[in-house]
Amino acid sequence: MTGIANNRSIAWGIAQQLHQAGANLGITYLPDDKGRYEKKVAELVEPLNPSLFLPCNVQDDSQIDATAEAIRQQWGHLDILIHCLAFANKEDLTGGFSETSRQGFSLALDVSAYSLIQLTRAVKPLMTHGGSIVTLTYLGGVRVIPNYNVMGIAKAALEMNVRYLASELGPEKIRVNAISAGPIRTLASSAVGGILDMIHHVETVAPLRRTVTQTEVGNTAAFLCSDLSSGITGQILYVDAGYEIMGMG
Ligand code: 0WE
Repeated sequence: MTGIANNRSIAWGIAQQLHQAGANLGITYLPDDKGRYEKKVAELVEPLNPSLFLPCNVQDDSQIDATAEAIRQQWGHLDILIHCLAFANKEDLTGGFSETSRQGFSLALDVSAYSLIQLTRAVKPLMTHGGSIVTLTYLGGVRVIPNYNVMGIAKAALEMNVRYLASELGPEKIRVNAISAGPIRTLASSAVGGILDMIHHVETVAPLRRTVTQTEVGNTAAFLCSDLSSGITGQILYVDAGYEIMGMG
């Protein structure tokens, strides 16, 4: 499980539902100088009794390899990889898309899209009985959402990664899918101006007239990681209260 930052994280919703479904969890966190995430995330996840708790900054190949090596030593194999990571510079999530810097583009695609390839490569040898890989995406990778900007390009790349990885790993019985979640108030989205207006828009337009919860995304992830979804791979599954089907907002 990657991507738990706090109790609002979609990854936290997924971790809870996988735990409830009986999964033995390994959790990674983003290490930083002050150890802020390490302490916070460790306290949060304690009730789920993770048997692995590891630092993993996905911009560092050696940390990805160390994570896979720790899994190999502790468990010998892996069934599930949950990828819930994205980052773009704040200045690239507002204003003119044509002003996106080369560095900002590279950073967003590295953290948000390339990391799925690199994590998959590292854990593939551990998925000896097949496996399920699930990542999180957003409609802004398919349609223009104001200010999503470079993250939209990163999500488009991520969604295509899902298809190429699913094609390559299918013969190994490893399935790769994405959940396209509607907007939810999290640490990442709250840092974005206008998220409350977007949520209000979804509440008036989406067929279910509401947004989705972390638990609903978590339940969908549990489905995609279980044999209930054994025939599904390479797909983008919308968990968005139906918003994606609408043509008039
Ligand atoms: O994928 C996301 C959030 C991704 C994200 C958010 C931040 C905020 C803080 C990536 N990098 C950063 N970097 C920061 O410094 N979402 C789907 C949530 C989201 O983000 C938006 C949205 C929505 C929805 C940005 C603009 C417009 C809508």
